[in-house]
Amino acid sequence: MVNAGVIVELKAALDAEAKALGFAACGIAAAGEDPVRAARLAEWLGEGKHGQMAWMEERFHHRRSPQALWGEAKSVIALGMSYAPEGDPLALAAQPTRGWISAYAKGGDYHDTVKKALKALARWLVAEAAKRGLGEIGVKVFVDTAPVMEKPLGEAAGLGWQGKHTNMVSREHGSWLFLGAIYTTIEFAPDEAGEDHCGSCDACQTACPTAAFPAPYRLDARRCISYLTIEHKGPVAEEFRKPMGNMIYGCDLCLAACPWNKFAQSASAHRAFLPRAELAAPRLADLLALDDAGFRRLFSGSPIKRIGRDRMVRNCLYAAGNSGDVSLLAQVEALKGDPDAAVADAAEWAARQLKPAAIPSAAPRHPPIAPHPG
Ligand code: B12
Ligand code: SF4
Ligand code: SF4
Repeated sequence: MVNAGVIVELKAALDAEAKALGFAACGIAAAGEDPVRAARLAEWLGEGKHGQMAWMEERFHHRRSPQALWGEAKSVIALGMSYAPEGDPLALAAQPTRGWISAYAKGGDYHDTVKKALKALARWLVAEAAKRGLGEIGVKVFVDTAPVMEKPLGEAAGLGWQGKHTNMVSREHGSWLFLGAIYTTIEFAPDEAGEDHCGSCDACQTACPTAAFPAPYRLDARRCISYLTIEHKGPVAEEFRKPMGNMIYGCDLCLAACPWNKFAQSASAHRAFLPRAELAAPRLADLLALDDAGFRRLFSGSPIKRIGRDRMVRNCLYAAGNSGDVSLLAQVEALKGDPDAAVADAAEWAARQLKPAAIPSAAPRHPPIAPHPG
């Protein structure tokens, strides 16, 4: 028989250890089925809102609940690591000749940093449980890529709530938390779930340039610039190319609009996520010149490396088309012959956008003033 007091003490120690390892938030959720959550995921997939992300659908049977993935799991330790940006996350919007990379991807790859800290915390938990007489416990760690619903689990564990843009918002850390989870066989008492504090606010919805969530709490990934720049293969539909502006990897518009960000302290951010100088405001001209090797060099250690050179150059061509900078035209023209069909298509489009500015029209802008008859 396990002494309940031991589990309570272990939980308090776990929280302190999580903070020591760089997590800004830690809470506990139950690992059992939540039928509403599973039904909403099924509905979202059924409506095809995941677009080309077939992997979301393929592992639905595991994604629907922690115990569906691992039958022995009793509790979920939900964790948040802050990447609260120091300056204005929207500053790059005013510099159309620069590529705008979203705040979460300007520094080191969160998959690596969060995973390392999760593993350290899980090792600590195994050792601590043994020390406290709980015997051999089981743990599994997850960040992002596993079939785990990190946002609803974060909400269930009291880290915050899923805002109308569907991301998890924290009262202390705003929109800027990476999430991760440890499934464990220890039966901790769950924390109280996060309460929705969106109220009548619709700032995130108003900020979205592609109406990617026409109804609050329901995102259509196929319209989301984050999806279009990171996940979508092939040419992006024409209707989204202008709204993409100079966003070349991810999108922060709905996150940055959230009033709860005023409480987020950049001092809470993990140092690994500080922006790398070369990714803070990269010149489109430099990015358009990237070949495979150059791409790998520039984005080594960054989450961006997984999209590959072709998708990055495709995105930069849309940005070039939106830049109004005719000095990019020669590079854009050269990319019309790129072996990647989506790059070549994006170059054609970008050249069409830039050309009216480049070639002075033969016709005068205003009709000539008629000579005075008298
Ligand atoms: C797929 C995915 C994406 C997709 C789809 C996003 C989405 N909203 O689902 C795309 C590529 C678009 C994407 C974009 C981004 N992502 Co992403 N993504 C994921 C991933 C891998 C799975 C998310 C998922 O399960 N989606 C499925 C949908 C159905 O789930 P859901 O949004 O929770 O849906 C709920 C609501 O719709 C709600 N609901 C449905 N109907 C209704 C009706 C009512 C009335 C109500 C109240 C609720 C409701 O219930 C559903 C179930 O809970 C997670 C990692 C993970 N394993 O969880 C990261 C993750 C969600 N992404 C993350 C980030 C940072 C981003 C971006 C901010 C990156 C960027 N700057 O570009 C953007 C944000 C865009 C946005 N507004 O969501 C973080 C979010 C952290 C946080 N604090 O929430 C995660 C958790 C990664 C991580 N480990 O940190 N992402
Ligand atoms: S990330 Fe950008 S495009 Fe996607 S929902 Fe938010 S504001 Fe809209
Ligand atoms: S911007 Fe407003 S509606 Fe959107 S998540 Fe934040 S509080 Fe909620």
